Amino acid sequence: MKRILITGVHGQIGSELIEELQNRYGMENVVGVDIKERPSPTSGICEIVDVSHKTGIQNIIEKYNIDTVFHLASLLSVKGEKKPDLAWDVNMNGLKNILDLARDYTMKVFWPSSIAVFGPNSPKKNTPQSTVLDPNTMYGITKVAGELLCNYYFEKFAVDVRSVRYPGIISYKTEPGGGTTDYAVEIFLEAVKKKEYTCFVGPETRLPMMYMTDAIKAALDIMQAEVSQVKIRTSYNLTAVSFSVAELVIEIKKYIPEFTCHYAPDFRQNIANSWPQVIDDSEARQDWNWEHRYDLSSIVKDMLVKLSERLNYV
Ligand code: AKB
Repeated sequence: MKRILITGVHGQIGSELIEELQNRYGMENVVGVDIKERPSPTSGICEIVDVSHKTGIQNIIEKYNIDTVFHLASLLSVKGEKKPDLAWDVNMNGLKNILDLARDYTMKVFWPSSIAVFGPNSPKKNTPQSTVLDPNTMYGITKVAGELLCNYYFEKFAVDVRSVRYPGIISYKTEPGGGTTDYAVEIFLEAVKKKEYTCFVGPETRLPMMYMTDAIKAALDIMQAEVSQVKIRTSYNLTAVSFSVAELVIEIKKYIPEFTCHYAPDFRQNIANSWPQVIDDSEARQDWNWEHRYDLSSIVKDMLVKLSERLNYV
């Protein structure tokens, strides 16, 4: 990697990935773009660009001589249901623009897919790499189509595009926006601030999850793997832990005994119910030695310490 572009840089993953890449490759070699203004903590080169406008992205690639792209700009599952046309435009046309430019400028690409590719008829336990993909959200549909598009550009134009199906991602620096798994971050914020949280999915809801440190590690691991190790060019199943909301509450109460969680499931419950509870990521583990570091207890401990520091509750 020489000059790296991150799209969606001010989002949950982008805002942390940029710091890691700046540390490894130097501030001047990492360029972030987003449709939003830069929030104050992000430093380095950032520009405002809409990924669905190809010329805007092309100008950045030429200006900074980019050879690697982490294409993170996307609408997530809940926002995608509220704005399906925009989700299609940003998620599909944004990805196609990046893949076209990767072909024309010989760039390597990381693009995240999601457990949202699975749907009501996909197996819920130990969901295999290859199985029924019948998502019923616009977000999930763009991820399935996006995976096929990545594979097509790899086969047809030799674009070196690599992808993982992220589970819900838990982090304390930048809040997620517009996803179904957002409850697994909100619960920590409310536990620290109010000792109380009303969860929009029920206590038995179990989904695959991952700490941000591991999510960043996965992106860098797959990008650094030898070409021969990356055998799947749609997207790899990827996971760290699976837990129910009730199990998460028990773990949080070990540190905040007075914490109470109420439940008021809404339309997001149906989305969560359509996704796997536990997925099988053995191919990522075999092919490019994927290993997660954080389990439920280490995630909860670190989240509560870091959030309390960030919110000045210590
Ligand atoms: C969402 O909930 O929409 C995302 C995802 C699982 O891709 N966090």
